[in-house]
Amino acid sequence: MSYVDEIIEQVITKNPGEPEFHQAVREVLESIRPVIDANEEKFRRDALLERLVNPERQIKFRVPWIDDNGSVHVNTGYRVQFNSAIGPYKGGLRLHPSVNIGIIKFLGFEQIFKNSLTGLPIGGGKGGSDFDPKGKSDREIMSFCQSFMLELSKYIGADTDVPAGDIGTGAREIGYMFGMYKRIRNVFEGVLTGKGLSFGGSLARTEATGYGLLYITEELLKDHGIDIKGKTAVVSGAGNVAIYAIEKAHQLGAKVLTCSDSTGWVYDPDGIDVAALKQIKEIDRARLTEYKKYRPNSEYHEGRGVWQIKADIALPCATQNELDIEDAKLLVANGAIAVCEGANMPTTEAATKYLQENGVYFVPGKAANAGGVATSALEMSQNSERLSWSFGEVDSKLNGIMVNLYHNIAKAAEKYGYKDNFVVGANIAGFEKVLDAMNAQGIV
Ligand code: NDP
Ligand code: 2IT
Repeated sequence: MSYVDEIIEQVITKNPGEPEFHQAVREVLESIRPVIDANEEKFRRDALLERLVNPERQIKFRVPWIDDNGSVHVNTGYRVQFNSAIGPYKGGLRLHPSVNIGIIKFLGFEQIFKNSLTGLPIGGGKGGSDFDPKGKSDREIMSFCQSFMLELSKYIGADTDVPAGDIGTGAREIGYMFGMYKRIRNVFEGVLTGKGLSFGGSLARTEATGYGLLYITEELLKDHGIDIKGKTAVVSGAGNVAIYAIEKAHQLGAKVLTCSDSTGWVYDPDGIDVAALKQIKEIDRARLTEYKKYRPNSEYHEGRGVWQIKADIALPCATQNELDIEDAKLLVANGAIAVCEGANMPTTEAATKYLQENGVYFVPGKAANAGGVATSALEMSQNSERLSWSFGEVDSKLNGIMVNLYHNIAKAAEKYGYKDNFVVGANIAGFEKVLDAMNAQGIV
């Protein structure tokens, strides 16, 4: 059996009940097969792949917190410090009831290659909790965040591990966590990114993932002689990534027809009203049922369904495995040109294969949504030099990073004979730098 197949089998056997982690590992290892096969004997002797798929450290802890009625609740907290070959662990904290160790490992594993692709010195990590922020008061959120940080603070630091936001973790949560870290450790340092602008946050970090997604989509289309201006797009999600993806798509002259949340979706033939969306989701923390009040011409539907709307571009920006084979068939039948992933692994393996086989340009999340973590790394740089850069400066750096990233993955794909296969390109280009750093640092 080949070394790659052996390790895929080992990951499945040794990590039972973690299908998302198996999926992420399978996709990466299948892609880097040409690189591994060419050096199989050396890599096997060095147990290179075993070291790649086993996190350097996994932390799991109890998070007790008190609700507004005085009752105590207990959640589970996680931080997976996956790979520090190229820099301190870096990656978000997900707060969602679906969180378990397998989800955090899949996200942490993806983060290794994503962070490498940014070209910046950041390793891969991820964390979170099965805490559900929905319907909680500010005081309850603070109680949870403080308890979570009381434990997490033992394992992180500006030069060790720098968490940030993800699903359910935004500016409010990062603020409460930062305050608690500072109180416990008595240091004011860039230990978290996505901070408020008054205490070390970076301009454009809020917008970065969505904006970056559109910068890479624009470059992909341009590289294939297509202008993004005048194109239609379907977006899923209505959170941080989705909102700023829609905003930038409109700035670039495309029209976004849909968005969704965990209970339903909106179709707005006139283009999603971003100001209304921000009011509903960022300020009121309400459901998308409210959208119709702002736009009487729009439709609201319960359940899922954005991929059935005909559009040129699809941007899944909600969660993992939200775009399946049936959705992929609808997109192809409707003539979609490109699918670029704003979320982490939102497209199933079968759907990805179907899209690629039917000529749809497909850019995986570890490349397409890398603008968020890249801008987090820019926030770390600003914190280190105790300076703040202007919005324009950060945004133009972000644009440069995404344009470069696109050409790097396109080149890597072509070099190995997989032109326009951006999954292979992203995995190989991301892996090569990590491989080089791991080899140079010996068996650690
Ligand atoms: P948010 O919490 O801001 O928004 C998530 C959105 O997706 C919400 O609209 C939410 O619905 C919806 N959603 C979440 N989980 C589910 C689910 N299980 N089923 C259906 N809908 C769901 O998160 P982000 O926008 O930050 O993250 C979205 C995706 O992008 C995630 O995959 C994340 O890992 C990824 N990502 C985020 C980055 C960042 O900088 N924030 C960077 C790179 C990737 P509702 O409104 O009802 O809660
Ligand atoms: O998935 C991701 O890249 C993020 N949630 C952002 C991580 C970060 O450290 O900014």
